[in-house]
Amino acid sequence: MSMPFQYDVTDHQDVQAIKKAIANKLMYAIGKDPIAAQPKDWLDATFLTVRDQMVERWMQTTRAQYSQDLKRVYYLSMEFLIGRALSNALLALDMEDTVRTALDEMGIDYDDLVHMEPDAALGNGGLGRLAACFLDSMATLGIPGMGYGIRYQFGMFKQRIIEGRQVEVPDTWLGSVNILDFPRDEVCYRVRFGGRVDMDGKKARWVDTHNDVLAVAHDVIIPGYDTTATNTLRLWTARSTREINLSKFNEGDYFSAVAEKNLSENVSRVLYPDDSTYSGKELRLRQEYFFVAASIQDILHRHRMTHDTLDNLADKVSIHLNDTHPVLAIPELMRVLIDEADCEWEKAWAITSKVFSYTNHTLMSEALETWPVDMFGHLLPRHLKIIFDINEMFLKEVEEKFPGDLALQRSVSLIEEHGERKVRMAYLAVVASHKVNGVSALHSDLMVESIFADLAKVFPDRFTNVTNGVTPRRWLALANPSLSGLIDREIGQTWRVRLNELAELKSHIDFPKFVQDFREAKHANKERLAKYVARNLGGVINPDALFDVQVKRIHEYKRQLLNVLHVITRYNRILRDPDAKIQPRVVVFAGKAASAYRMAKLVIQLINDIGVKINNDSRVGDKLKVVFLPNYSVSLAEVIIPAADLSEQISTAGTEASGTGNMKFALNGALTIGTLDGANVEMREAVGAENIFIFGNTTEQVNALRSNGYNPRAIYESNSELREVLNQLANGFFSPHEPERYRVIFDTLVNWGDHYQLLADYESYVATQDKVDALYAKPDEWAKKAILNVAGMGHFSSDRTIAEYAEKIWHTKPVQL
Ligand code: 26Q
Repeated sequence: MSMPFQYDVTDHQDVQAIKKAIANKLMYAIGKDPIAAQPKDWLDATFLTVRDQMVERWMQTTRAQYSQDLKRVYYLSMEFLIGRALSNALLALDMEDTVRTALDEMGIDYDDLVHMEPDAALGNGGLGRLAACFLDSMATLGIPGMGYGIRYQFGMFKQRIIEGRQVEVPDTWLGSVNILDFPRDEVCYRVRFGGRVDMDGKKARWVDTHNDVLAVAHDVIIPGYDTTATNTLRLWTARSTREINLSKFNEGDYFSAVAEKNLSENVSRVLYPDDSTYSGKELRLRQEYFFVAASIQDILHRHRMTHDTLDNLADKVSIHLNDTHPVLAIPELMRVLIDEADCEWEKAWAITSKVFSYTNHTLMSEALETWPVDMFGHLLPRHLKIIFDINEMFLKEVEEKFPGDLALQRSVSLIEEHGERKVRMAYLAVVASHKVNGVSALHSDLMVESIFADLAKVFPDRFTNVTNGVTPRRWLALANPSLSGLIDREIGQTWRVRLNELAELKSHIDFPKFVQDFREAKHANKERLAKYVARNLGGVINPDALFDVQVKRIHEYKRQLLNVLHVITRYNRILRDPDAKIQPRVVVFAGKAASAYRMAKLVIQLINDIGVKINNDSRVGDKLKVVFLPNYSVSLAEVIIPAADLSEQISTAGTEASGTGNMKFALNGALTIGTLDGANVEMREAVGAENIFIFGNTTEQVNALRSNGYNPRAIYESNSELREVLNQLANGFFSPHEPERYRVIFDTLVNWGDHYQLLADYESYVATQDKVDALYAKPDEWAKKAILNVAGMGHFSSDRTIAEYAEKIWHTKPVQL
């Protein structure tokens, strides 16, 4: 295609040209004399220079997507945990060396600069990070995919640890503008709330809405790796509809006018924390509708630019729901089709149910979203009516398939009827989607056996599995230059886009030089982490010790407490026999607890309390150290994960949908100690059972215990090592100034049923940790198994995951460039 305008792009690998471009940005865009520029100014100037490089590819991609009229995928997610963008962009564009040299010649240290960038932390954990890995893979594969989400003013809170306790601090990331994003003031839609439904004959109209708000777009560029293909993440920010009225204020109205403006803009103010128990907060429902309503308008607007009908919408558009959080997109699309585009119900339903697909990320019933019918009806009366109509149609279908089965109808109804009536969002997602997937083989099986068992009777072909994956660009190439460089020398560089090539490393375990180099790469990463610990916590950790790492959200089902029970057991063993030879260990924890989750916060405090006790006990010395690293984040993960020897994936079997940290660790050469839960099951198949430490009860055994009567107290009484540990918690051994502090933990485990069955797995866990020690004593054997873990991770690239979604669910093809 010929361009009507002349434009000028700097050669991206010409050091002198890049220097000049950065200097120009500093002068003309930032307005700073290089002599006076602060580090932040240099970062911004570099950002702008790199952004220029992406814009051309971006426009080329956009043009090609339109001209090829490809089917588009819209990934709707309340969370995108992107982390830092600059180093990732430089990797994608193969500009790291050029920019490093350019900056160096101007007296600026590249690494210092890159590390100044704050994380975009618009997510809680796994689900949000998965969305970010998917964006990276969609762009890299050339899939015409676009993310839609919310541009929270405050993302995930920052975690401080004060006197051992978590303190939440607001994350003001927008204070330092992220220059990769383009504000699009002109891309702006009205989102309505409240009001009532006016029936005009058969036609429904949603009227008298109030507290309407505008959704304004911000576009984040998502570069693909080593490709022209470049996608967009569009994030919505709320703007008051009252902006204009404000200029007309009179004295008396001013304060209330400003207050109202602030109130309506609250909808994009802050990310809700996931404590995995569902609490129906109205502002959350507002957020969900806000971003979904804007996204649907935008999607339809884009479709209409090149099509004069909505009849072919399902051939050109796939909308994917990242969990139930964006499920309101379903009744919203129905509403627009019926009320605004004058579609018949049947046709609107035919289109809608072909457009949507849905991924489930949890089986725990307390975490499933349900909204009280009353609250829902006040905020979204028209949508509630549509959901009732969908339900009526659906229950008729059930009656036809299973005549007279009223119990089945009650069980699959979109409305939960006992107690306060509630809308079941996950059921709505299943009924309106053409495909529903879980995120690991085990999880997808359990999904149709448990929460969706009855729905699976009605829609047996709807359910499928797509196992999660992670992007090897960020999680190996960027995070672990030592190991990446070594792998490049062994098998070349193309593993970054064909991760299966890592399998070639299997045969290399017979080369002693390679095994040695591998060990040295790991050691270098451990030194890097030790430096981080020294600088940020002041403690000294020994890089020759075994680094045993559990980093993830703090939640009871993930069982950080089981890890703690083992740590205390080790401590007691050291004290009991100070002269025994024992493998030195550093046990590393990091993770945030939802601010209202008492037990999770208490676990953080316990980890810090045992750290104080153990780390300062001269009888222990180097044999055992416990470290809690504050403020776990994508950037911190990039430092911690490459340094791990042992990856803790110890959730109660049947509770962790997939896990993705487990994959990142193995990819970076850690061995896993884990239960047969989530993706651990498939990882065992991929790396070989002899190269992973599996322990504990299986899902079947967990369920059998739960239904046949589980007696944790009997375990407490029969295992003396365990009893000692639990008594120490009960009697204030680790909290002498507040002896009762951890009594509730003792009670939860011993007296109140131990819901996550820690005591049931304790013995097996500790015995397996002993095997870990034994293997670590043979460093070459350990290293070979670690290499086989790296070599086995090919399957767990998010490129493979996205290719499966594209083929099985979205039916979309890559753009040709
Ligand atoms: C819901 C309603 C109100 C407030 C918050 C929430 C909320 C927010 C975030 C509920 C859940 C989440 C996040 C869930 C999550 O991260 N799940 C993880 O998803 C990963 C990707 O599939 C899996 O690997 C993990 O196993 C799963 O726990």
